[in-house]
Amino acid sequence: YPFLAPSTKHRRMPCGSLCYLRTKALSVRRHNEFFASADSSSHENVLPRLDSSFSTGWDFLSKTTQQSVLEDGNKIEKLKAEKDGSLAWQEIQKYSQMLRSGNVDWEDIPPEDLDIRLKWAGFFHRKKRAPGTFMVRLRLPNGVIWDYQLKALCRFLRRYDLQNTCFDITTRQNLQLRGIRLDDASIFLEELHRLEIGCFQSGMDNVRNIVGSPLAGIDPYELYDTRGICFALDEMISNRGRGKPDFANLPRKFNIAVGSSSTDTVHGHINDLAFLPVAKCDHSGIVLFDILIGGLLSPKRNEASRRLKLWIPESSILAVTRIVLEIYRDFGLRNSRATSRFVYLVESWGLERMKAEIARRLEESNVEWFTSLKDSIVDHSAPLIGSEIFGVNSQRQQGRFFLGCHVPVGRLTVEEADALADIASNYSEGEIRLTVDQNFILPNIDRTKIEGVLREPLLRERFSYEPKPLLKGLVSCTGSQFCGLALIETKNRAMELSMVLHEMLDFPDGQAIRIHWTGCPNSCGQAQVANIGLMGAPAKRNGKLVEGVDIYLGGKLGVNSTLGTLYRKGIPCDFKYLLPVMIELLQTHFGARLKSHI
Ligand code: SRM
Ligand code: SF4
Repeated sequence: YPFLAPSTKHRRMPCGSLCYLRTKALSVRRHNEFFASADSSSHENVLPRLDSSFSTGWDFLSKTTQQSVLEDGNKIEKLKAEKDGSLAWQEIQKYSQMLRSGNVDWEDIPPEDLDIRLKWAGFFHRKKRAPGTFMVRLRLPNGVIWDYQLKALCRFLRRYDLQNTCFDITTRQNLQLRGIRLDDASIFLEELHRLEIGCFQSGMDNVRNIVGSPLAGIDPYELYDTRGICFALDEMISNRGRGKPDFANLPRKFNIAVGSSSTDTVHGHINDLAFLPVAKCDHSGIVLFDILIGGLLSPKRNEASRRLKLWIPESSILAVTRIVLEIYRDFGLRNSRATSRFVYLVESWGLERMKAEIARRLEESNVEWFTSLKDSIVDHSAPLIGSEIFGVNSQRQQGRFFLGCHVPVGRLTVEEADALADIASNYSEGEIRLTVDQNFILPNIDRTKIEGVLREPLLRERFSYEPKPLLKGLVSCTGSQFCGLALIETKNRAMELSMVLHEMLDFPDGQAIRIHWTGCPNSCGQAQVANIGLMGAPAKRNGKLVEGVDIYLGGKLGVNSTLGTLYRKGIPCDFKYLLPVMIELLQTHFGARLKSHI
């Protein structure tokens, strides 16, 4: 495969079922097929691509769980019992056709399908903010997307008024597309299938996008290349995003991340299940992983995950994940939505019982695991990079470089995404890697092409490779522009506040200061992970309720990661009130200095 980058050429993935190399080879073949068929007006039906058994998520629940759900389950559990979400793709086809025939309007569709069930297929009705249109959440394991895929997505979105569409890079290194209508939805699904991009099981009670290191395979300090395992996990859990019922009826959402080194690019500590490499054997090259469980951010509570103190080689990651998901599916609490995340099961059993059960099942399936780390195994100590991935960086491959670029609060217009795909074609062999900080990396740039890529107007003017300190780590959730749960507008405000602060303050060491905005206590913008987190909350001004924020302080990444804690409550978003608080914080805790003219 002459098109393979040197970083992947000779790599054999230990995880077996779907290796990265095969995925890339397939993707390129698909690329050619796709362009060959792209202009044909007939969309032959490539759906369904589900498991041939056609069982549903409900069928995978034990009789005891089914019984207890029917007796004591919450509202969503009852809804799943009526018609399991793993069949939502059929609803998409059905409603799409009905709408195209002109016999029904989207408003006639039962709300439990329109607003809830379709989320199992990745279609989120924006009922409050853009009624009749959908946000579609993809599944991009390890955050990898290719030029031809992005271009084809742009081409699809061009059928709409471009003012109403855009792409958002998410805090799970994923993409969301906006403005899609249900009458086009089945055609869109077929396009996604042709492109080998998944979107099924990206919402509701499913495992979310599998997060891996955006520097996988190119990081000079890396212990482990996460791409193969992220694809293999996605394959096992969601049939590469095309739907797999085994884990489609969990008690609640479930987050998984796989790290590559102590360089914290995955935020493992806030995932329900994370695998972080801790050691590499000098002789065999085998990497051992720490298993972390029970991390979450939610309105009710925020917890960093706990170490299970049980170590596994890379070859056991799939088995451990399957075991943990089966335990969660079969024993997770299903009576209240607020207490059904995995951490509540871990606590109701206790960490020791959970560990013993996982170990028992591993033993039963003859899977390798260790109870202690041996002396002969070398500990790693990579520098902490986190959000410092910007600009031109050397890769582990001689003569190759990656370019880290900043996307203001993760949003791209269709034109920008299209132009980015062209840049990737010209400089990074077509590959784009998304980060959990809502930015991107262009990998594998040849030395001879560096000058050219740095001159690209899109990267000089819009997606800067030299962002200012407050932009380097700026993250924002969707907020009230599109999210019905939002208490405040976030993305525009986040940008505006950062620009104003840059006009007033100097940051002598130029280091990233990670500021995260999140529009409500669900904390999709991961406020507790940030140095400074701003969370939408009610505030009072002159006795009246206004948009405000609670401020979190002290989130740290890396091996000693810590969640930020509440620092101030109810500050009005009006800059008259918010600006002085931020200036004081940045001066006191982050070495900022007022500019001389202020
Ligand atoms: Fe989230 C619900 C957006 C990452 C915790 N999240 C939502 C919904 C679907 C609500 C809705 O229907 O409107 C938001 C869609 C808004 C929209 O139009 O975009 C939404 N969440 C997002 C994204 C797009 C924020 C972003 O701008 O990046 C992220 C999509 C990630 C992805 O690609 O899958 C996103 N959400 C997160 C994270 C961060 C993470 O995963 O690391 C969290 C906290 C971590 C966690 O889950 O432990 C998060 N989202 C929630 C919750 C609270 C969950 C809980 O257990 O209480 C909800 C509400 C719910 O599930 O009931 C929620
Ligand atoms: Fe919506 Fe709240 Fe999540 Fe922001 S944090 S995307 S406002 S649910």
